[in-house]
Amino acid sequence: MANPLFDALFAPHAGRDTAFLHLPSGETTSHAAFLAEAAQYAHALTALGVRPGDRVAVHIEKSAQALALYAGCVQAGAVFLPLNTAYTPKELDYFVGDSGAALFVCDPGEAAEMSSIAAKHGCILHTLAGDGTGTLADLAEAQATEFQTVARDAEDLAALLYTSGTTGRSKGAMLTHRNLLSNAEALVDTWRFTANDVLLHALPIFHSHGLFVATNVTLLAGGSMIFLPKFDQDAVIARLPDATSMMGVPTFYTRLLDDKRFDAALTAHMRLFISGSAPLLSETHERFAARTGHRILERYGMTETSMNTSNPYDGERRAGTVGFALPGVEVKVCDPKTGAELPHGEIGVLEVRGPNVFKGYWQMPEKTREELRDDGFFITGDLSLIDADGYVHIVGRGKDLIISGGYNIYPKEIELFLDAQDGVLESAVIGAPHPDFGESVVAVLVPEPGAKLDVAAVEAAVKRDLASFKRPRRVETMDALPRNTMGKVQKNQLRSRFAAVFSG
Ligand code: MLC
Ligand code: AMP
Repeated sequence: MANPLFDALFAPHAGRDTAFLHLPSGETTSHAAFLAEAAQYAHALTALGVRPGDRVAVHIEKSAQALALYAGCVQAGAVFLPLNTAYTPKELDYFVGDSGAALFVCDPGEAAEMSSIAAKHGCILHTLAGDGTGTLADLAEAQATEFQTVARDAEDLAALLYTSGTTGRSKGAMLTHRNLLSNAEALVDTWRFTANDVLLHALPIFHSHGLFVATNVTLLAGGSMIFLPKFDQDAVIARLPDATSMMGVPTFYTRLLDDKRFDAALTAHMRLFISGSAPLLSETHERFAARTGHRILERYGMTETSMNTSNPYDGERRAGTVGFALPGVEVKVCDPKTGAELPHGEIGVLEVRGPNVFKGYWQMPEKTREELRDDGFFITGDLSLIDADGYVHIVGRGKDLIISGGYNIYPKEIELFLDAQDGVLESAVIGAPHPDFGESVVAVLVPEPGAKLDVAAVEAAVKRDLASFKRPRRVETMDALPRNTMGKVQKNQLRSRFAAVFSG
């Protein structure tokens, strides 16, 4: 019986004694050992009553076991639902409830707090820590190391990834076996990954970049990963000599460039540096090339589509562009009002179609219809143009989105939260250039007439209820927000006014 993702990514590794994960402890997990552990997790899930198609929500630290749980979910036919470790209980309550998860796996340290969320939504709670211990690990350890893979169709869901939206309510992007497998195949091919690759993996594994791009590509190619818990400058520099390739968000590369130890000698043996999730400034691209002799390969993607375009492996990696459509993927630039395709050189909204494009938003048919056309094109909301040589440029965003260190933040979500605080009449949230994160969050608060606004109390509420990366790093107050004659808040005015708050 077939299970497209498991058969291609995981099953071929059974019995392979080759290295898969190089861990910070100095230990190495072989492909065979990883497969055996995945099977144990698949058994554990089944023993807990998780059925094919059920969602398994995880709010856990990055570890080899967390990855084995992902593999176990795929093998057992469940839908993997990873959640940002920065999410607060209030945020998690929404994700667990909305997804109708059958099982919620959290860190042992937060189990007490999470038990009420699990109870409220009628799901089972288990734990898994960053060191690989926990109640789920105990259960898995007692299981057999082989598991009869559950059959799945290419159109069945393999993962549900939440992405916030312009309305402030997060939407679950439904990703099928076909979506994830086709993208891994296109990327292995485009980026020439092989079993000899050792990928330096310092990304989180709760997002598309670290989980599907980095991990699935390495699994499909049969290579290994230096699996770091997070981006730690010293650890990355220490481990680079053992790697052949690295993937990161632009902040990784600007931080490395700020470090004198990062030079041509340290990177001489490297095959490939890849960047994505946020725009890589041309200046960073050129500084990187001047320092190391490597031209970063920039690509472009989204949670809903995985990767869409990439600069070429051979040929010019053009700074400030995201290259060409991947094999099997179509891209076109369209008029935002009419949807008509625009000629090369004109700016419009990028639309993409291909086997990588998701199935829709979880239980949100209307939202799905707004963004996914009947003919299969997905409206990305990214403003772009295609130049005379066919390179795609992302020139801005039609959507009101801030990208901070590779994490997406939708202002609406923060504005709705701020507006509900005592003493706040209304608010506007914008992004301002930030030297480390690319962009960071600025909140402008308008106090209620006659009220004394307690900004510190508002900040404390934000800290309690919103993930730390969404926290406004600057809070300003104004008597009124600038509006146009239609009454719409003029965010451009706010953006220019606060453009230098983090840099000047
Ligand atoms: C951490 N913090 C952030 C932040 N990351 N704040 C804003 N933006 C971020 N990205 C907060 C911390 O919680 C902490 O808050 C404070 O900043 C200091 O943390 P730090 O030590 O400087 O952060 P660090 O741990 O070094 O993390 C920075 C980072 C990390 C850039 C290494 O954010 C990261 O790994 N980003 C990768 C994101 C990613 O994988 N995106 C892919 C999405 S998929 P406090 O309050 O405690 O001080 C996608 C599709 C695609 O977009 O195309 O790939
Ligand atoms: P996410 O919803 O987290 O998947 O983020 C996807 C968004 O990140 C895209 O819609 C783009 O706005 C942005 N993005 C990803 N890669 C790039 C890139 N290379 N250049 C510019 N923006 C990017």
